[in-house]
Amino acid sequence: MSDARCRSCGAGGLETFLDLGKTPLADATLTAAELTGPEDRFPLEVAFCPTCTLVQILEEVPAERLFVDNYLYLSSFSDAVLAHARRHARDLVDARSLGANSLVVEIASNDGYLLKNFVELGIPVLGIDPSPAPADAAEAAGIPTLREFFGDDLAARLTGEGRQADVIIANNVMAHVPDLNGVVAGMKRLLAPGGVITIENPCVVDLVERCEFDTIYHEHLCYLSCTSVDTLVRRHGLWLNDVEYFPDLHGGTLRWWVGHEPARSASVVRRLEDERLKGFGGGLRYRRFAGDVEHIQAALLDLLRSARREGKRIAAYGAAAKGATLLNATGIGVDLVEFVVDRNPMKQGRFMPGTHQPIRPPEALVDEQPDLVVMLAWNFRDEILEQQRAYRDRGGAFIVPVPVPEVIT
Ligand code: JHZ
Ligand code: ZN
Repeated sequence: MSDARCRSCGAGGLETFLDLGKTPLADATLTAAELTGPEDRFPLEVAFCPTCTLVQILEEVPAERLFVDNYLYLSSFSDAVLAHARRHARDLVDARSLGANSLVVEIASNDGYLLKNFVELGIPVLGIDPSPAPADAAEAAGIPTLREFFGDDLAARLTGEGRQADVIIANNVMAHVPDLNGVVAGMKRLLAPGGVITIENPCVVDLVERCEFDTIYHEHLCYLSCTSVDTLVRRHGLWLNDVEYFPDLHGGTLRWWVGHEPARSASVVRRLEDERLKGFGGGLRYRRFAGDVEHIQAALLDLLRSARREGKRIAAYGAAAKGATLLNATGIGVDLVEFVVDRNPMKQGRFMPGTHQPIRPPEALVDEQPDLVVMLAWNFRDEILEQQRAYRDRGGAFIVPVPVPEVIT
């Protein structure tokens, strides 16, 4: 039992069920010069709130440090993410009849990967993102971007200027927010009458069932379910009206549709019931998951160590945040995995936090032809397997670490 208070409902009595040790910040890749300097590590413990069911980590690293210094994540590096975003934008435009007098606001708009679809159609947008590198990319692409964290104060300022949003989109950001209630209060204030909010986030049910423990890192303060989102938005006079499921996106993503008025769909009712029946309303299911995590880590280490004993060379694909958790929490250093490749040029030439593998361009796989490649960005498994045909045709194999380590030739 922890003495922390729940980030959503404020209750005490949080039950810690998983301890991933002290890990560095998952997006804090290092320059060569920084390798010899000190590197901060922070505890990574995960807890369940028996009052509102929200799963959350206990440590809170200041948001400026996570998202302003060193945040190099760009959403546009996945074709799958781009296609998904484009479909969502097009569907919203049609369903809500958006036009030149509408306003679409995206919280954590990153490099403009989503809003550019509205801009193309002449629909006014406002991006909000405090991270300098992605915001620069968005501005360069013609997406107006406020470089700030979103909260009720910013919402009050915008509404004070007479701006309200017909659509508010919050993709992969709710998990990052320390003041969940402030953000939802801001959404309520900013949303025009009759407007709609869509929130996307990986779902904790998939995290547990597919054992995606590596998606736990300090940027992700909360791990959402339908139940915990329902409780959260209701507290602010909003209604969870619909839910969609994207099993292949970021390891299993839900999109929640929220509005000022109640109009609950059968899929919301079904999902809430399903989460209850599967035990996600109690701590036991999470404690069982913690046991699964230990098994995966041990199996992966076995696989890598025996390959190394046979003289095999091992690399990894994707300098993803989740890759940093996998390597650090499992204890996979340069003795096991030599280097990591990634398509993002801003990450290339840098080093993985904590474990210090150099990050190289994907072409390094064909140049070096390591025997095995750990798929750290397993959420893009099919995309990457296809893209790395040449490496695989020459005898290279991938190891997909979760839900159980699997070798793919
Ligand atoms: P990727 C992200 O986590 C970011 P991460 C964030 N923390 C979040 O909340 C979750 O998603 C949901 C590269 N890549 O997206 C790009 C290739 O090199 O799984 C990325 O560096 N080649 C906001 O960081 C990394 O892999 C490719 O073909 O765990 C993937 O990172 C593709 C498709 C990607 O996210
Ligand atoms: Zn709670």
